[in-house]
Amino acid sequence: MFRTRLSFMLGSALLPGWHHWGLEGDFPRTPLTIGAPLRGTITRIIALFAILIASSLIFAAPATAGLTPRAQFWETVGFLGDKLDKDAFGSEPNLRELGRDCVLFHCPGNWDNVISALSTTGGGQETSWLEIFEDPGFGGRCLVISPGQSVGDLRLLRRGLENTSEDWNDRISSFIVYRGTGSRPASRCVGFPA
Ligand SMILES: [Ca+2]
Repeated sequence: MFRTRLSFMLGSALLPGWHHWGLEGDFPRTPLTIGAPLRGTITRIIALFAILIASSLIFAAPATAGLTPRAQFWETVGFLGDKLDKDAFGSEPNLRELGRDCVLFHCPGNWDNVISALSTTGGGQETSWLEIFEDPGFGGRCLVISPGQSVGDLRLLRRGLENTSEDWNDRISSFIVYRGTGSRPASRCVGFPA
């Protein structure tokens, strides 16, 4: 009795209308009572898929966070080698403390005085303003770079270092990334391109 009742309850839960087959005894003759439980099952399957699709859309939502402004840096001229992305607003006050070539928890290198190319185009995200400094702690000579700039060879960038034989290659020791929209951030640095 218990087993029958349990199976009846389970059947009712899974297939609404299922119990009508036995109670009314018209299962073979009335196509509508055959269709009812099937329709219920199909409805549940469709509802399940709808929930799964809705869930995937919710979990996929962070992909639209790609609109965050960011600056990008490369270790080698020509946008090659190790790459570093930094979203706005963000900063690195001491690149010596930022690990590079990391494997698990070990970083044999760091980002101090190794950056040879940079971009403020956002690389698929929004553009950014960028301040670069030759010393840690946002110290020393510096440059504020406009949004949308791509500098593939920092050996050619001497803005802010004129009257010396120096360039910005392997010189950056700290930087600040600002949102690309709006006006130039308040900065003591000279601008690039102007
Ligand atoms: Ca430096």
